[in-house]
Amino acid sequence: MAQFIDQVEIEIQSGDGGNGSINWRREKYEPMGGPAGGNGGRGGNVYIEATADLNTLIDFRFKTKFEAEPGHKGGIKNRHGKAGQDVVIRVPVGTQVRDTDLDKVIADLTTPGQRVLVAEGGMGGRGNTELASSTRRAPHFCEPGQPGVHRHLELTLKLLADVGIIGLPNAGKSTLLAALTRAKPKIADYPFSTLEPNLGVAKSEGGDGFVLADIPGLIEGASQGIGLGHKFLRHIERTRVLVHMVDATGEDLPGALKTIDQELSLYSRDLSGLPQILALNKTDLLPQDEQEKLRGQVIAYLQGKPPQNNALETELSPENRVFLISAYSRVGLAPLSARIGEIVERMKEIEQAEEAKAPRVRYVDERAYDHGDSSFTVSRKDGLFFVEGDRAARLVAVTDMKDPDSLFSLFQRLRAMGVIDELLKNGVVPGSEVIIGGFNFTYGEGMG
Ligand SMILES: Nc1nc2c(ncn2[C@@H]2O[C@H](COP(=O)(O)OP(=O)(O)OP(=O)(O)O)[C@@H](O)[C@H]2O)c(=O)[nH]1
Ligand SMILES: [Mg+2]
Repeated sequence: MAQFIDQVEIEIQSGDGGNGSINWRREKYEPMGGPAGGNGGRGGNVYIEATADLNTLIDFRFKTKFEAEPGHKGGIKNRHGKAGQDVVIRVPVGTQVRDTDLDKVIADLTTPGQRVLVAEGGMGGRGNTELASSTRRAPHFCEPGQPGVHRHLELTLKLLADVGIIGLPNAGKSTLLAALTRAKPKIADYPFSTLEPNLGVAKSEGGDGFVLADIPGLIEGASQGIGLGHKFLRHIERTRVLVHMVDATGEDLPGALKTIDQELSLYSRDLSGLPQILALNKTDLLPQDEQEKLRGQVIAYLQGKPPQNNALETELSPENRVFLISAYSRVGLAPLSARIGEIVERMKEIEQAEEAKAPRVRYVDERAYDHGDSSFTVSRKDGLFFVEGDRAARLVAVTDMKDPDSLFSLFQRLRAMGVIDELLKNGVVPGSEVIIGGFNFTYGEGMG
């Protein structure tokens, strides 16, 4: 049996920027005719892109390292180095990307074609032509390329289903999926017959149909990792409706409902907040009056819970969301399916209205990190001045501190960014110690 791979770790590396070059114009009667060293090329970027062509993360079992090409070195006659080739990692729609070093989810790929920049290639270093100025016409230095970025990412695939079928083991969840869709899940009269989620598409009248996911049975402690179902709870976190299935022939119906409800709310607020429809299954084994009595018990249980969703108050009133069915004999399925379809449609409307109010940004080349961020802060502590900021730190990292020309160029760039002005505003005077990206500088010595 193919293993269901829904979480993998990968390593990515963007390309280093190419070094600038030091070169001189050579013309017939002018052996040293001024600088002609080109800039280095930018290193290749690493992107992650969602595609509808993939359904699993199985490819990542064989390949877990992705490296973009470095930028090429600057050339003679002011020729700039070529940029390094980008790498595009393709993943199924529904994949979430987490940076394991930062322990932070950096991207959530929910639409086909959506692409995020997960590691930016290093900038190419400038060649001596671009480093020349009116006061320094023939610089004998160039900049090295900025280093690329190395990251550890975890990819997690969340199934995108509209409806999650949940319940204790053996309740008949897979039987319901098989009855409403063309899926052929394993059905058996022992608990935990389902080992991984099954998906199926159900038709609905007047709607687009909906995707149902059947997950392994949940038991007490599932939210803590007990049993099998817990591993899959995250798959149903983003569904629109839950169908909570109970075996109506069980002894303690409200107790069974409560067990699952508790696990959901212990797992996450997103899960316990989803609209829930109750399906009392296996009614073929019960006399009519017994069925009605159980229905009454379940409605009473629901009346004791806080109302679920204000916008769907009527649809989700206790009387309107309890269904007596037999998944096996296919009794009572049409009204259940119609109600599921109706709530899925209403949830989509609500989502669209919310999206219109506050559109989610979904541009194509999203940046997962703020690399080129040139913002910075200046602070003062114990007589020292601290400059903090991504770009400032990266500029310092590529400066050759022993080379006065290179240092001079650094300060020019810091000045252009507004760092020097900000330091002056904060009271920096000649002789003050300034710390940028881990380096100490003395203000006034070539700086400022
Ligand atoms: N009599 C009767 N039996 C049913 C009905 N629905 C399901 N069953 C039986 O109950 C048993 C369990 O059904 P499944 O659909 O595998 O249950 P499940 O909830 O998916 O179970 P797990 O995947 O193990 O959690 C099987 O023997 C089914 O044939 C029903 O409506 N009536
Ligand atoms: Mg099952």
